[in-house]
Amino acid sequence: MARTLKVAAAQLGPIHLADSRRRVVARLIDLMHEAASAGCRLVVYPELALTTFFPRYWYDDLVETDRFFEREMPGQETRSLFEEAKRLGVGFHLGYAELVRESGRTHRFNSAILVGADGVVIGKYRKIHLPGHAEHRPNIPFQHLEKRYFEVGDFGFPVWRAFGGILGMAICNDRRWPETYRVLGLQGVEMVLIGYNTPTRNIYYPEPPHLCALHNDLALQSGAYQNGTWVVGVAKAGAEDGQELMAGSCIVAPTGEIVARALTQEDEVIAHECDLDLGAYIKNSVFNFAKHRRPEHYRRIAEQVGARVEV
Ligand code: CDT
Repeated sequence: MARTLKVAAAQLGPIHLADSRRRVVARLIDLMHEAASAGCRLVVYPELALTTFFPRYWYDDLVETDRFFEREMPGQETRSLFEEAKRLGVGFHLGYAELVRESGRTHRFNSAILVGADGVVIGKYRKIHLPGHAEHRPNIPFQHLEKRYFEVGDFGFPVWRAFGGILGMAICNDRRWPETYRVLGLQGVEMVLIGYNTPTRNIYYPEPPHLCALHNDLALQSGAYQNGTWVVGVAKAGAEDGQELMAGSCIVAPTGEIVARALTQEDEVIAHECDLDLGAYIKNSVFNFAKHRRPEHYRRIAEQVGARVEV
């Protein structure tokens, strides 16, 4: 019998600093209704989907950022999303800033959860590849302070049996790293859920603007094909208090083809009925890992961080 999962990428338009959590959750619920009406069983929201992309702002004291973080999930302001998911019988993936107290210390992570159709959390992922810088740089148009506001995730890249398949999660900058997909691929992943907040302007190098979308597609499509997996990439898009984030949410098949694409920079649902067995022929042929991988020649990938020129 065919194993299919109809998934929705629920792109969000801008969230401004002044927008309340209550208003944002109402938008998420509206998108969930639209996805459920289209017959979707899983709704994928972006990275840091409850707030503006606050790493663009410098705060002297980390405590000033606490208002952007969730201490429990669901919490008071997000509970209605979980309840609505249960009522509608749809699961969801949600990115958010997570604050936890462990062994007397406060930890802050850029996290995502996978929630089942019963409204119960199935799994959590904490972002591993944190881009940007940690110090204040007054001479650039905006900051990218993920290295200041978050710790590196401590869960690795797990997968979960859920929604009839094998699912994994990654967050934004993780999607640019082939290691992300390959670690998931080595666990047989069939669908990777990825939310992102990507400024259209590269503050570190004056790149031509069209490369922003090209690099997004390249990363998602190659990750999908090289591991025979579906990839769902979901943007927070548009201008947040004047700072532009790229849109272009898409659903990529294990063949590397984009099968659905968002057309706006606003709240928008795109959907596709995904055949979870489609990647099997790729996993059994050109990317048959057991047959063709040569890990004895890949040691540098796990042991070395920066490039070393030794010739
Ligand atoms: N949120 C996030 O990870 N954004 C990065 C921007 C990279 S430039 C600092 C991304 O990879 O899209």
